[in-house]
Amino acid sequence: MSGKVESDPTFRCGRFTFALTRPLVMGILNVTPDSFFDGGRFFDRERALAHAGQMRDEGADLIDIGGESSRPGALPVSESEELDRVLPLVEALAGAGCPLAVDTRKPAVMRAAAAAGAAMINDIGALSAPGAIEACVESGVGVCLMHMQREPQTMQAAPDYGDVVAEVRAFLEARAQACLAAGIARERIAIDPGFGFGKTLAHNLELLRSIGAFTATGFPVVAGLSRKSSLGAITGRGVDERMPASVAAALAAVARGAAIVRVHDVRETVDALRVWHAVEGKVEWEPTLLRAR
Ligand code: 7PJ
Repeated sequence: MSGKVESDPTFRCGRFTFALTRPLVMGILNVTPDSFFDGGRFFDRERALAHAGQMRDEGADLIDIGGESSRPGALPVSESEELDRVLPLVEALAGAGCPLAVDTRKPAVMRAAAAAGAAMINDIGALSAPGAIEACVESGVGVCLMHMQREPQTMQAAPDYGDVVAEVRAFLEARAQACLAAGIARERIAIDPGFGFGKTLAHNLELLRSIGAFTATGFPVVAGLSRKSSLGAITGRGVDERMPASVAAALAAVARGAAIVRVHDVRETVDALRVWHAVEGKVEWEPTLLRAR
């Protein structure tokens, strides 16, 4: 499709293969009543579909659909409720030309999402639920393994590490090994330090400065800082005013080697990354999809 060669690092998810010759932008679509930034905004299905189309047109490489809020203190959602929120969107968007990730911790949701055409499973629990890895093995989905200390209800109470970078990295490497052992190919695995998930501002900054320690594992690194409270702590801005801070954070992550940034503000992030990419003298921005079977 693009003339790029297979020896470039690639990320495989479902029927899509991305050349990692430039950063990928994953647009966030939360279909929850209570997510911290867009909760309630796209709970309505028509609005969710319109927002997905807009993010695709703005240059999103992936759209990450989430039906369970993981904001600090959020309550769990039932399997049937999560399926009701997420599956109709996957079904409606799977043929719309933009690979879909589904943000879930539940094996049943993973299976249903993959069957409906989702290309990637993004799990803030790093596929730790019984049966989660198995749910991802056969379908060919890409997986994002994220680190979290404790659970959403309790994670921000007192985050505590000896060496945050070493501990998060060891955890992610162990989870990646479990995936490899179960039959998920190396090219299908991405890792994510989980900014804000059981981390203080100081932890988040140390992880961000140390993205090189994560890229050194050989797995593509996903960074999700968009609109998070650490950016509010730095700037003094409320969640609705954190777009510039989020763009700066995405750029900082990419400049240190992140392969995928998970963002609310697709257009602004793509513009910033395109400028960075041009300054670096890298090959053209488009296209990054090597092939879709
Ligand atoms: C992340 C996520 C993140 C990955 C959320 C929010 C909070 N998945 N899901 N990484 N954050 N992989 O929407 O900002 O940082 S939920």
